[in-house]
Amino acid sequence: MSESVRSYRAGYVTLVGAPNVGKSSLINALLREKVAAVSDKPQTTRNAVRCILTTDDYQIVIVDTPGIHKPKFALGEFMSGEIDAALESVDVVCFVAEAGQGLGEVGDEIYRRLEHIGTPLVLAVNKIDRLRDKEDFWRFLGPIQERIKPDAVVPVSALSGTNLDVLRDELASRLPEGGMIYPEDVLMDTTERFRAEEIIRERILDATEQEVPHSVAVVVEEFRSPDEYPELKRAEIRADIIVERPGQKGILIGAGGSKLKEIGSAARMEMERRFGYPVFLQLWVKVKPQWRKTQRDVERAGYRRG
Ligand SMILES: Nc1nc2c(ncn2[C@@H]2O[C@H](COP(=O)(O)OP(=O)(O)OP(=O)(O)O)[C@@H](O)[C@H]2O)c(=O)[nH]1
Ligand SMILES: [Mg+2]
Repeated sequence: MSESVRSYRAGYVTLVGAPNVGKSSLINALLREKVAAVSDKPQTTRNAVRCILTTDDYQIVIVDTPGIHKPKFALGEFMSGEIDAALESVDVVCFVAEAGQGLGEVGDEIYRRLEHIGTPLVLAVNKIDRLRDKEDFWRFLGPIQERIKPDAVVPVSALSGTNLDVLRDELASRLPEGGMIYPEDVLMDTTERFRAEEIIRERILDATEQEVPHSVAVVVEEFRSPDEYPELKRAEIRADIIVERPGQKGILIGAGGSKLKEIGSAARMEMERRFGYPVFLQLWVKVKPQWRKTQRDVERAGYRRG
C-alpha cells in the first residue's frame, strides 16, 4: 500500500491588531500553552515576540506584536517600530479584530499598515463568545473587509477555543513548504531573563489599575540559574521594577510591603512552573521620572531592538 506523501510547511505569521483585542491570548490558545503576557489593560505587549507552534504537519512561528496605536512617547515609538519590523518579510499576516467592534481611533494607523500589504492576509475575528447581536458581526466587519481585503475571515474565541483548529489550518496552509525553523520543543524565541521580566510585569498589571500599568517597566538585573551554575539548587533572580512617580512606588509596595510580596510570590510560582526549577526572587521598586518619554531611558528599561 502506498502512503500519501505529505509535505511539511514552516514559516512566519505576524499577528497584529488594535490594543486589547486578544492577540496574545490567541497565541496562547493556538499553542495550548501560556507563553505570552495577557492582561485586561491595553498595551500589555511591548515587544515583538516569536512564539512557535509545532505539529507533525507544520511549524508556525507566530510573532506577537504590541497593539497598533498612535505613539505618544518614546516607548510608543519603540512599540510602533516593533510592529513595522514584524510586518517585514513574513509569510502571512493575521489581523486580529474584535467581534462586534469597529477599529475606533486606531483605524487609520491600522489601514496605513494593512491596506496595501503584499502578504497573504487572514482576518481573525476574536471574542465571538461576547457577541450579543449576530447582526453586529458583519455590520462592523463589512467596512474593514472592504478596505483590507483579507484572503480569509475566521471568527474565533481564544477564551472558549472556538474555531482555533480552523485558524491554525488557514495560517498553516499559506506557509511555504520546508523543514522546521526551530527545534520542536522550543515554544518561544526569547531569553529566560525576558520571560522573567514579562511574568513579573504581567503580575503587576493584574494587581494595579489606571496609570500604574502603563508606567511600569521591569529589568532583571541578576539572573543565575541552575543551568548555568550547577552548584545552585534554585535560580536567583533580582529585578528592578521601574515606575514614574513616588505615589506609584507606594501603590506597588502596599501597606507594610504587602502588595509587593503578593506580586513577588505570584511571579515566583509562575516562573517555577515555566522554568522547571525553584526560584528565589528579589524585587526592588525604583522611581525614574518620565522614563517612557526619552529614548535613552526607554532603552535603559530594556526596550531596544536587539
Ligand atoms: N471574552 C473574551 N475575552 C478575551 C478573548 N481573548 C482575549 N480576551 C481578553 O481580552 C483582554 C486582552 O487580551 P490580550 O491577549 O492581552 O490582548 P492583546 O491584543 O494581546 O493586547 P495588547 O498586548 O495590549 O495589544 C484580556 O482580558 C483577555 O482575557 C476572547 O476570546 N473572549
Ligand atoms: Mg498582547
